Amino acid sequence: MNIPLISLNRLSLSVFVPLSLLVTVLTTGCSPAQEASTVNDASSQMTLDTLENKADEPKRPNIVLILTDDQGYGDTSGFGQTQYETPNIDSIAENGVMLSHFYVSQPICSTSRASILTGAYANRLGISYALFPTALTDGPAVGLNPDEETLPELLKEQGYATGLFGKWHLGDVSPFLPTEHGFDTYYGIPYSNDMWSGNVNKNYDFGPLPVFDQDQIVETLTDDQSNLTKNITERSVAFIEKNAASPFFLMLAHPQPHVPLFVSKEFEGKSGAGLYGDVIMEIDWSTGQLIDALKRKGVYENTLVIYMSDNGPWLTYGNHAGSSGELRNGKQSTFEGGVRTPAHIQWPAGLAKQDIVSTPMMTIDLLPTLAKLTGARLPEKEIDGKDIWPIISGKQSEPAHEAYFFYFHHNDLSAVRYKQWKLYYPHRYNLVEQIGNNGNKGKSGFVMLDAIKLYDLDNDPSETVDLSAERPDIVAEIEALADIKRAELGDDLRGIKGRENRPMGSL
Ligand SMILES: [Ca+2]
Repeated sequence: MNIPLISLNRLSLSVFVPLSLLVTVLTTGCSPAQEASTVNDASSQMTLDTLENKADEPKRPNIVLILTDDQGYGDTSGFGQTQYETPNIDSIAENGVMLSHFYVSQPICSTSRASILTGAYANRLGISYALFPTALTDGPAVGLNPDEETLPELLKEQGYATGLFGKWHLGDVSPFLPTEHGFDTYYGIPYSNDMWSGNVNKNYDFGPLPVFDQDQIVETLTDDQSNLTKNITERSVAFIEKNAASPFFLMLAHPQPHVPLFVSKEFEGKSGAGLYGDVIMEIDWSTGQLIDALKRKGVYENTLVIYMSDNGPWLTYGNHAGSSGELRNGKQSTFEGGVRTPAHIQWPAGLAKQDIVSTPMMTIDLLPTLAKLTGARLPEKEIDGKDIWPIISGKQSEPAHEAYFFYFHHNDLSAVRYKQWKLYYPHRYNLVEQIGNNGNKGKSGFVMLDAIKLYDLDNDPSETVDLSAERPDIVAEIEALADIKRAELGDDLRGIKGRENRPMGSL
């Protein structure tokens, strides 16, 4: 039986799931989605059928992807946060689906974003770590290879207007810029907001933070980023208003809540929960602005909205970092807190409300899924993702993949998600030694996990009890799947070269 992996004391299920439904989930293992389609009366069923039939039509939804930076799994009300409220973000799940086991491919910015935009594991594309400003590197400029095909490029072929507002982080010079990777419109910063002269914790000689308008730097930020969230939000709203008549793909990639934290004047102290809470409340406001614009322009019903983070919280920053909730660890770790993101999705015209879907899925699956919904083709080169719409829409509870693979560093296969299990190979991961305070970084370092560990996420979501000795059968099943992936994509931990890895873009 494939039991949904719901963490009961973690999520505010009452917001989304009637208690009777929850009891059914616990006792039968049926997903809320399945139950939602069976417990309803005939008229509700008809509505659901109508929605599903409509979804089968080639209706080409607009797509709005809201991506935050370093926001933790526990950093929205719906995912359990109680220190501040996120009504606009929560509304996406309330009008659609909460995806409670949605993974990013890697626990750091550049690699995570590479997978979102290409449907491939980042190491397949040669992308590793977080890219640094070209001006600070000795070698040639690097970025997402222009030979790779991106989601916006494929959507453009289908007549979509494409816009990115906010952070890019896949190459800061031509030919790696967003406008050269499929975005008609780009306004934002080329890499992380801490790669700037105002960084109080800097170990590098960062310059002022450049702000791009298309392929030109139009401003540099030296000591203040407080208007950035409002600025990219207003530009996103303008993009919706301008392109409402044509299908559009809008990606609002918030530089926040990555440190250094900044909010506009209106949100200072608003949460009562410190600056981090204020930042999330401004992002929640921003989300509401986009939803309002969709409604104002009459495209709310046929716009698919996704809200998620690029990786877990940077726990070294203490009160300027978010929360993984009960998940273990955060950014720069493939433990659950580093790679599971609070994911919300809605599409009123094409996706019936379904409470929680807890089947594992990953950012690599976004491109094939959105391609299917929009009639776009897949990239010519091999990718890793699969269409997960049958799962999101409640028609299938089995995962689209037998396993998901978590690479980190250059090309280390450090973890595998398989059924309710997560297995870790001995590898280096980031561990906080002393948390920071008020923007000052604490101490952390990479430490070695010295042996294979196996956790049962159904019964141990915080990953505390190693069952590798008790379940050698599961370890062996995962090892067989890992060997297949190692042959494809390699594994530095075993000294294995992959046959399918492609090079990062390089000048
Ligand atoms: Ca990040």
